[in-house]
Order: sequence, then structure tokens, then C-alpha cells
Amino acid sequence: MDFQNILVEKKDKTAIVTINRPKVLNALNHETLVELGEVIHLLERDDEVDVVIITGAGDKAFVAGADIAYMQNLTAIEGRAFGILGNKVFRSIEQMSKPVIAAVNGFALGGGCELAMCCDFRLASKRARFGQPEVGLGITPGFGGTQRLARLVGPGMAKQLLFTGQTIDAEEALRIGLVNMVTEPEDLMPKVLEIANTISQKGQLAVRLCKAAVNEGMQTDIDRGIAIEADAFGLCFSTSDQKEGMLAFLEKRQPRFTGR
Ligand code: DAK
Repeated sequence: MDFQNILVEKKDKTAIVTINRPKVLNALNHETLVELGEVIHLLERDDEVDVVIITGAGDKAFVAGADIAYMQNLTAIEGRAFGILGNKVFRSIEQMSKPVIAAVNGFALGGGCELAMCCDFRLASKRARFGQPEVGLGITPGFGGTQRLARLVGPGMAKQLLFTGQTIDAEEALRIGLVNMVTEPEDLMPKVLEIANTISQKGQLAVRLCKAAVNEGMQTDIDRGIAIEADAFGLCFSTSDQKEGMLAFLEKRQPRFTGR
């Protein structure tokens, strides 16, 4: 895969997607978002990939936001189109059947925080900084920040961060539940790869059904959510992975899942 603003590297069954504009702290312009959308589309269909990691190039930033230089002179129509594009790409990440993990290695501000939040979960290095500083630019978040932040950390904390534009460090992000773990900078990628590898060893159909069940269940009430889970559970019994997983347990060996 050859892109101008994005690197894609594969390790075992994991694809590492790196936003690669370090001179502007990996800020997202129109071209980068288009490429990111294409990468996600390709990885969704790539049978060699079970898990996707998204990170930023360099040691300073994950993504420092939407590209302010690009946005500065947008017309209302262009601004709307930019927002629609970003939301479409971020939603495609959220709705990808495969797990997507954000490895937040530095600044994750504005659109960068929003990119991290549309991933399934986030691990951060001690250098990570999070925030939605848009009100300081006279705009609201435009890539789902008001919605996903409130769902992740609760409306009160989300409103404080949104109204003040305050930046928080990795430990505070851990405390409020925005990230799952904080590591030393050099340990971040090994740790994320270790988690990705653990996921790859499991039955991938079951992993993907878990993701879909959590995502759909979070949009509905508990009774409907449990019905969604029951459907997912039932569907597992039509797969070879379920037969193999249970047989392997009874034969006291590791399962050999095929994703079928
Ligand atoms: N866009 C463009 N360039 C950026 C950038 C950004 N978001 N962030 C950093 N850069 C560039 C800087 O301009 C600088 O470029 P040069 O001067 O070297 O040419 C280079 O990256 C290095 O940055 P600094 O020199 O500023 O580095 P520092 O260590 O001093 O500061 C910083 C790091 C992250 C604290 C600082 O760069 C900063 O505050 N950056 C901006 C952070 C920010 O405000 N992010 C949110 C952007 S707004 C919508 C669609 C989308 C959005 C909203 C609406 N619709 C269409 C509805 C999203 C909005 C945003 O994300």
C-alpha cells in the first residue's frame, strides 16, 4: 500500500497504520483523511489482517488535530464537506469489523483526540496529551468529539474538557477512563502489539461479534442489548471456530482457529 501521508506496516496478523505528517504533528488535512478512509477499506478486506493499530509518526504527536492551515480559509460549503468526510472515515473505523487500537504516542488534540476515540480502545505513552481545544479556535469539535467524549468519560467531564479546551496528560486520561493503560514511551508499541497478538490468537469471528455486540448494544436498552448478544452467541454455533475451540479445550491443547 502506497500513500503520501500514511504508512502501513504489517506484523504477523496486525496492521500498523501511521499518520505520517510529523512536520505538522500529523495534523489531518483533506488528503490524509481520504487516504485513511482508503486504508481502512483495504484492511477490512485483507484476510491477512486481524487487528489494526493506529498511531502517529515521530515521538511528539499522535495527531495534533485537523490541519488548521488547511481549514483556515474554507468556505461554509467546504467546511461542511470536510466535516462529512472526517465523520465518514471515523465512523468506518468505529464500524470496522476488526478491532482497532489507538497507540497514542503524543499530542492527541481536537481531531486527533476524536480519531483516538473512534478506535475500540486506547493505550497511551506517558508523553500523550489529550484535549478538545476547538472552542479556543472559535469552533466546535467536528469529527464526533462532543458525542464520543461524553459517551466515554460521562457528560460532566466531557463538558468540562469541551468548554475549557483544557489539555490533560496521560495519567489524567487514565483516571477518567479515556485510555486503558499508560506506558513508558518505548514500551507503547511493544505493549499494543502484544495485546493485538493476544487478540489474533482467538477466534476472529467471535472477536468481531463481540465488537459488533458492544457497539450496537451501547446504542440501545439492556433488553435489546441482551437480545443482540444472544443472536451473536447463537451465530457462533454455526462456525468451525466454536467446534475447534471447545474440542481443543476438551483435548487439553491450544485451538487452531481458522476464522470460519
Ligand atoms: N494543524 C496544522 N498545523 C499544526 C497543527 C494543526 N492542528 N498542530 C501543530 N501544527 C504545526 C505547527 O504549526 C508547527 O508548524 P511550523 O510552525 O513548524 O511550520 C508544527 O506543527 C509544530 O508545532 P509547534 O511548533 O506548535 O509545536 P509545540 O511543541 O510548540 O506545540 C502543540 C505543540 C500541539 C501544543 C501546538 O502545535 C498546538 O497547539 N497545535 C494545535 C492544536 C489544536 O488546536 N488542535 C485542534 C485543531 S482543531 C470540523 C472538522 C474538524 C474539526 C472541527 C470542525 N468541521 C468541518 C465541522 C477539527 C478541529 C480541530 O482538530
